[in-house]
Formats: sequence, structure tokens, C-alpha cells
Amino acid sequence: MAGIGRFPFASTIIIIAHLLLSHLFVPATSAGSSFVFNGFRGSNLTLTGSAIVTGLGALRLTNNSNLLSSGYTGHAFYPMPLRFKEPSPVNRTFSFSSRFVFAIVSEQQNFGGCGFAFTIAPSSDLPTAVAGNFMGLLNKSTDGKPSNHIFAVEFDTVEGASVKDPDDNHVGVDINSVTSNFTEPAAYYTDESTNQTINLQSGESLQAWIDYDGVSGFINITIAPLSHPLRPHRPLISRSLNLSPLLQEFMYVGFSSSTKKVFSEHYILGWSFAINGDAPPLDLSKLPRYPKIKQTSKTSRLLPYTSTLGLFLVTAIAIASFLLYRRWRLYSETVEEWELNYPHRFPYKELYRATKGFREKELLGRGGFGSVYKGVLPSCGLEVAVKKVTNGATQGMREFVAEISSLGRLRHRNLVQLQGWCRRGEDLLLVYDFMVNGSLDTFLFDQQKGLLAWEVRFKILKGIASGLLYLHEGWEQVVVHRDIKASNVLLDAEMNGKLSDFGLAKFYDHGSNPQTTRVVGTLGYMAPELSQTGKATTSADVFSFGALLLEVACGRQPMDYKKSEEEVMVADWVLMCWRSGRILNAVDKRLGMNYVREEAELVLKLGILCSQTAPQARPNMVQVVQFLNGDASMENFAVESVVMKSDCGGFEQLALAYPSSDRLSSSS
Ligand SMILES: *[C@@H]1O[C@H](CO)[C@@H](O)[C@H](O)[C@H]1NC(C)=O
Ligand SMILES: *[C@@H]1O[C@H](CO)[C@@H](O)[C@H](O)[C@H]1NC(C)=O
Ligand SMILES: *[C@@H]1O[C@H](CO)[C@@H](O)[C@H](O)[C@H]1NC(C)=O
Ligand SMILES: *[C@@H]1O[C@H](CO)[C@@H](O)[C@H](O)[C@H]1NC(C)=O
Ligand SMILES: *[C@@H]1O[C@H](CO)[C@@H](O)[C@H](O)[C@H]1NC(C)=O
Ligand SMILES: *[C@@H]1O[C@H](CO)[C@@H](O)[C@H](O)[C@H]1NC(C)=O
Ligand SMILES: *[C@@H]1O[C@H](CO)[C@@H](O)[C@H](O)[C@H]1NC(C)=O
Ligand SMILES: *[C@H]1O[C@@H](CO)[C@H](O)[C@@H](O)[C@@H]1NC(C)=O
Repeated sequence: MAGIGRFPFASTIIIIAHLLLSHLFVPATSAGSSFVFNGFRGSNLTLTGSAIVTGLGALRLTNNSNLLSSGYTGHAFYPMPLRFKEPSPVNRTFSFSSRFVFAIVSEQQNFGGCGFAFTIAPSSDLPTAVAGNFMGLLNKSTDGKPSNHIFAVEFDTVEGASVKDPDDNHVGVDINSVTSNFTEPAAYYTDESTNQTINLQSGESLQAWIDYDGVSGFINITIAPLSHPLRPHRPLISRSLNLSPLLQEFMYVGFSSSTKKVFSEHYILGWSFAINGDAPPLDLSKLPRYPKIKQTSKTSRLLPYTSTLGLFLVTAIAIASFLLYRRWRLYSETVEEWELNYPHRFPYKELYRATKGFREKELLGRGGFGSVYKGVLPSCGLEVAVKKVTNGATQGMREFVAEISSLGRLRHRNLVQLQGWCRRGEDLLLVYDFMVNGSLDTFLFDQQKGLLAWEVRFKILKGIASGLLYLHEGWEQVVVHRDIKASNVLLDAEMNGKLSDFGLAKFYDHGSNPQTTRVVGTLGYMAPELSQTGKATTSADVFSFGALLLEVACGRQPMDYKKSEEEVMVADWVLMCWRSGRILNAVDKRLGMNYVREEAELVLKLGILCSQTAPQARPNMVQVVQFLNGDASMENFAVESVVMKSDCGGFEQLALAYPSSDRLSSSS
């Protein structure tokens, strides 16, 4: 389009010059020297052989009938002869130009017969011509004779050895013979040097341009698919050719076609022609339709393709559905109605994305209640820890979600903030603020982390005490933590201690089988009365906090079987030191002298008080916080009054020891 539009002036001049030349040097040609058919409905072509005009207006030269093994021929000629030459004695040959759209629909792709030819012949009837390779143009005895006066441009789809065809998909120029004077494999040039192969019998519509210059004796033949409606710049065939001996003054122009053994339908859909001028353009939008696919025969022909294609499609669909299903599985969650009543609910998809699909790489740790993954919430970029609690039962989930979502309202600087929750089947996902410095136990026992200074330890303990006080006293409900231990104390960037996992222990109870109610907590932190009553109380939390106090001051776990017998239980050992008047011997040796004596003494003594066997003998969290802050004195407590399980003969006899604990004095 651009090429045409760019030089409208130049092309106008060329056209005018062309017209002038035609009229100056060429006498008026016979009537009908130019015509155009955009479809053939109601046309006046001379049809012979198997040629018909279909109901839709397509010119069908041959059908795919296989009744006659010798094949069929079909001819269609413009009804009137056209003058191709000046009358004798000048004899000058005229130029001609033709364009047409054709389609070859074969029963078997790449195996059709036999092609068709644009034909200029002395007669519109070729009764003695035969089918097959003779293309309905000639017969064996006439082939090659100059007396034929037959010119054809063949679109050949059969490699006829007898006629020296180069291949079964070529365009050739025939002069008085079906043995072509020159041929080219069917193709079109997309630019000056690049050609694109065309399959003549693909069943697709193809356009052809044939231009002969009678003055220079030059022929150009061009073909292109209809999807490329502009004539390619470079013709497929561009040769000098003297047609003057062949052409007579009056000749018929049309098409000839033949089939043999294998059958093709040869369609001409539109055609224009001009003597001494450019063939009028075809209105491609008006071209008739034709049956592209032969329902019965084509299915079998296409069977190998369709089955491959089908297999491919089925595979593709299967893969796609699998991916969709997997994606659905990954994200799916059946949100029950009740869940929507509780605040802080996260969509599973968001948590899945946040943790990169709960990747092992994002795993922060595994604990009694499940696995913890690091994540970044895609919606706000907040760093979070996602705890995945697999309970194995959905019962009790509702109560727990009720509790957990209300716990989301708890706010204290020494509690790890619960951002939200999500239930997915039997899994419960809890979203917490991410704590950069991890858990306290790693600082106490991981050598690589370096020594935790006393001030930091003391600050952490005071913080956890105040967080626990908030849980016990500071809220509308009493929240018992039930699993206070160093690994549940997390540290933020400023090394502030924050209690995590509050409320989880209770959930675990809810979900567990009622018949086998188990005592939750961690050995060494668990108050002795728990094994009897199984009841979680604030004083049990105080016991655990006592164990934490001792753990942090002594830098060792509450129970350590690697130690000598009297040192296995840290509380027993600290009490022993206290009773012998050298309580500071129990302080973490790694600290050397780098600790505050009064604070260390306070922590150790308070740890002992909290570790007493009788729950009522332990201070409550209000008192613990007061002691730690120096707001109250512990002087009322005497080492003599402390009774621990060791005083009554070890862990196993705990149950027996318990009733005798009533001799303990109350802390207040
Ligand atoms: C095909 O053409 C031949 C010759 O005109 C005719 O005898 C035959 O019935 C046609 N077959 C079909 C299927 O149209
Ligand atoms: C059809 O062609 C015949 C000659 O074969 C001619 O006599 C007749 O006038 C033509 N009819 C039309 C409508 O062109
Ligand atoms: C033109 O053709 C006729 C016969 O078709 C021939 O007799 C005559 O010599 C030719 N004229 C020229 C100039 O070739
Ligand atoms: C071939 O065509 C010529 C002329 O059209 C005819 O005389 C001859 O009988 C034909 N031969 C055969 C074998 O059909
Ligand atoms: C098309 O290009 C190929 C190489 O690119 C060449 O072998 C072939 O002959 C060309 N066909 C035509 C018709 O020019
Ligand atoms: C044939 O094509 C060439 C360019 O490839 C062009 O120069 C020439 O004019 C064309 N001749 C005809 C008769 O269209
Ligand atoms: C705690 O985390 C912060 C931030 O990542 C870091 O700068 C600091 O060194 C950490 N503290 C310790 C004791 O590792
Ligand atoms: C094609 O052209 C005609 C006339 O130009 C010759 O007489 C033939 O011999 C020629 N045929 C071939 C196959 O080149």
C-alpha cells in the first residue's frame, strides 16, 4: 500500500502513457478485450468436460469423482475469441494481462491430480485432448506440434516423468506441449531475495498474475496466497518469450484441467483479463466460497494429523487442567461461614505467596506446635512469621479461632503481635510479627551467637515478666500461656524479649482426643501439680517463668542430665548454692565477673521462689514484676521456708510430696 501511495503522480503518468501508447500504436481491439469475473454465477463461459459453475458461483473445472480411471478433463473458456494480434500483414503481437484466484482441493494432500492451466487456444473446445498429464490440452499424437498453437501456464501438482516435470508442485510455461519450456517450484517472493514456498494443493485460495509484454516479448508469472493480496514485487517467473509464432489473430482464453486416478477439485473463484492493459483488479471480498475440506475423504486424509493434533491438544488440556488444579489445590480453602465472623482472617493465597509456598528455605524452625516459616506479606510488605499448626482434627477449630482472633486484640510490647490467622482444612496458620533476632535459647546455648551480656539478660527477663503480667492480669480475660520457655521468648532488633505462642497450648488441648488428655508444656518448665490436676493456672505459668529466670541467670537448661546428680535440676542446684550461702556460684560462668551482683542474686532467688512445689507458695506475676523492678523487697522470703520436690525425694515422688506442701508459707 505504501509503495503505491507514495508515488501516485508517477503511477498516473505511467498509466496515461500506457493508455496513450496502446491507442496510438494499437488499433482498437475486439470487443470484450477486458473482463472481470468476481465469481461466475450467471456468467457465459463455455464449459466442457467436467467443468461446472457451482451453486455458490465458483468455477469448478474438475470434481473428485473417481468413476473413470482414465480421469476427467474440464475446460472453461471465455465465450468469445479475443484478438491477440494485429491482422496480417503487420502481425504484431498484443500484450495481455490476467489475474485469477484459484484453489486446488485434493483428496490426499500432496497427492492430487493433475493440475490446471491458464490456456490460450485456437478453440474453446478441445475434444481430442486427454486427461492426466496432458492436462486436457493435448493428446499423445499432438503433443509438441507447432500446429497446436496452444499456450499454457500450468499449475501442476503431479510429477509426470513422461513430461519431464521437476516436481509435483510447480508453475510452468507450456508452448504447444505439456512438456514445459520452463518451470519454477511454487513460491512467492516476500522481498527481492526471499521466497516462500506455496503448496498449490493446500486447498487454500491462491492468486495468480500473468503478464505478457507483446513488445519486448517478456512474460511475468506471479503467485501468492490470498493472505498476501498485493502482488509480490518480484515475479516467480520472469522470462523473455516470443509468443508471436504461437498466437493467432483470434484466440480463446480460459482454463483447462484434468485428473487421473487421484482426484482433485480445481476451482477458479475469480478471473480478470485484458488485452493491452492491466487486468482489472478482482474484488476479493466478492469471491465465492468453495468446500475446502471434503468431509468424508478429508477426515481420513487428515486422520494422522488430527490424531497427532488431538493427542497434543489432549495433552495440553491435561497439563493445563493439572496446573489449574494444582493452583486451585494450592490456594483453595473452604471458608466456612463462621470464619467470616472473626477478625484478622488472612486468605490462604496471601500466606502461600508470602512464604513462597511454604518453602523449606523459608523455614525458621519446627516446634511442638508446628513449623514456622518466614514470609513477607505481598499486600503490605510486612515481614511475618507464619506458624503452621497441624492439629489433625478440625473439631475445636471454631472455638480456637474464636479465641485466637480475640487474642489478636492483645497488645503489649513484650508479646509477639499476632497479626491474624487462617484456617485451611485441619491446618491453622497463625501470622505473627517477624522477630529478627530469633529466640532466646539460641543466644543462651548457641556458641556462635556470642555471649549474652547480663544487662541484656536482665532486660529480657523484666520484659517477659511484664508481658506475662499483662496476660494474667492486664486484660479482660485471664490468659494462661502454658508453655513459657527460652525458645518461646523471641527477640526484636533491640533485643527486647517478647513472648510468643500464647494461647497455642490451649488450642492443642482443644484439638486433642478428649480420652487421652495430655499435659502440655515442656519438661523442666512444667509445674509439678500439672501432672495431677492437669489444670492450667497462672501459678503454673509462674513456675515456668521461675525456670526461665534460672535458665537465663545460670546459662543452662532447667534439666541437664549431663551434669552431676545434684546439678541435674537447675532449681535444686541453685537452692543448694543458696543454702550454702554462695548463691552467686550458680551464675553463668561465662559471664565471669561481668554482672550486677544484686540483680543476679534477685533473679536466682526469685527463680527459686517461683519453682516451689506448692502453687500457692509461689509469688504471683504482680509480685514478680515488683521484685524485678525493685518496687518490693524479697526479704520476707527465707531460704528455710523454700520447699521443692527434691526435698521430698525426687521427681517420681512428686505426687506424694504435694500434700505435705501446705507447711509452706505464703509469699504475701
Ligand atoms: C464429476 O464429473 C463427471 C463428468 O462431468 C460426472 O460424470 C460426475 O458425475 C461428476 N461427479 C460428481 C461427484 O459430481
Ligand atoms: C454468451 O456467449 C454466446 C456465445 O458463445 C453469445 O452469443 C451470447 O450473447 C453471450 N451471452 C452473454 C450474456 O454474454
Ligand atoms: C503475417 O502472417 C502471415 C500469415 O499468418 C504471413 O503471411 C505474413 O508474412 C506475416 N507478416 C509478417 C510481417 O511477418
Ligand atoms: C489427438 O488429437 C488429434 C487432433 O485433435 C486427433 O486427430 C487425434 O485423433 C487424437 N489422438 C488421440 C489418440 O486421441
Ligand atoms: C527459493 O529459495 C530457495 C533458497 O532460499 C531456492 O533454493 C529456491 O530455488 C527458490 N525458489 C524459487 C522459486 O526461486
Ligand atoms: C516483469 O517484471 C519485471 C520486474 O521483475 C518488470 O520490470 C517488467 O516490466 C515486468 N513485465 C511485465 C510484462 O509485467
Ligand atoms: C539483633 O538484630 C539486629 C538487626 O538485625 C542486629 O543489628 C543486632 O546485631 C542483633 N543483635 C544481636 C545480639 O545479634
Ligand atoms: C518450448 O518453446 C518452443 C517454441 O519456442 C520450442 O519449439 C520447444 O522446443 C520448447 N520446448 C522446450 C521443452 O524447451
